[in-house]
Amino acid sequence: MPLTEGEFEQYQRDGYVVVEDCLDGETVERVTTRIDEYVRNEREESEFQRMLEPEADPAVGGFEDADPVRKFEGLGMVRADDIFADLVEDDAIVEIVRELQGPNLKLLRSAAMLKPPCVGSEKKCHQDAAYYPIHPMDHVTVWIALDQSTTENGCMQVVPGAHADGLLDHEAIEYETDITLDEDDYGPEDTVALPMEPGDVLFQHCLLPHYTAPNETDDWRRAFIASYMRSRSRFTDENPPAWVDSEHIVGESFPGCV
Ligand SMILES: O=C(O)CCC(=O)C(=O)O
Repeated sequence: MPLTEGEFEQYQRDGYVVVEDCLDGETVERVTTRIDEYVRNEREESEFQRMLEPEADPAVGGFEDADPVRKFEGLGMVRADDIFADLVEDDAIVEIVRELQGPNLKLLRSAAMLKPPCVGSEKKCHQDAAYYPIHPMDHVTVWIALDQSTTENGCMQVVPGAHADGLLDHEAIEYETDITLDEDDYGPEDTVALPMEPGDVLFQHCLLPHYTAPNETDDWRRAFIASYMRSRSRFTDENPPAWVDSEHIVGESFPGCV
């Protein structure tokens, strides 16, 4: 089994597990280099979108040859880019998700999540499931550290075990693609920071509340997210949101499913 018994149990109990050294240095380097090419505009993202840090002025603060990109995301992320496509099909990751989700998997999200030096902003506390009207509500978010992530540059922070609380109410911050839990739902005392090294991978239940702080350092904090669901998943909303991807990863596909 790709996870140890202890790791498997931790995922069930706490709603997450970090697998250290899950990806090798070459893979990390390939993905990081490719992200940098987009950030420095040496490569154009044809089928996905970029979002810049709202507070950042590209003309100030050392962004002469790079844009202060907060994220790259979109349905074309893995269709348009061979490096990202290989990453979401990486055996080490897919085998762990199969252990958690069963043999038939689809990808529902892929994104490069960046925190540029000094201006990288926080991502407020939320559950990923709130973005995706999908049954069963148990998809796995895989968060891949490409740089060392620390409490100073905005590593992942989670509320262990709170996936068992089910789906909580969220409110939109400025637009529907950025939502947050009520400030009172969980406090700092409920949260555990997960510093990670490049190549470490976090497997997170989609109901687990999580948060990342602003980047207060002079270096980038780069990560890649790939989320996987069972191929038998179904939309629970007649009008599913446009941002749900549905890319076959492994195993069988089923008619009428997402
Ligand atoms: O990488 C980050 O800073 C946070 C990403 C995240 O939580 C999300 O996109 O759901």
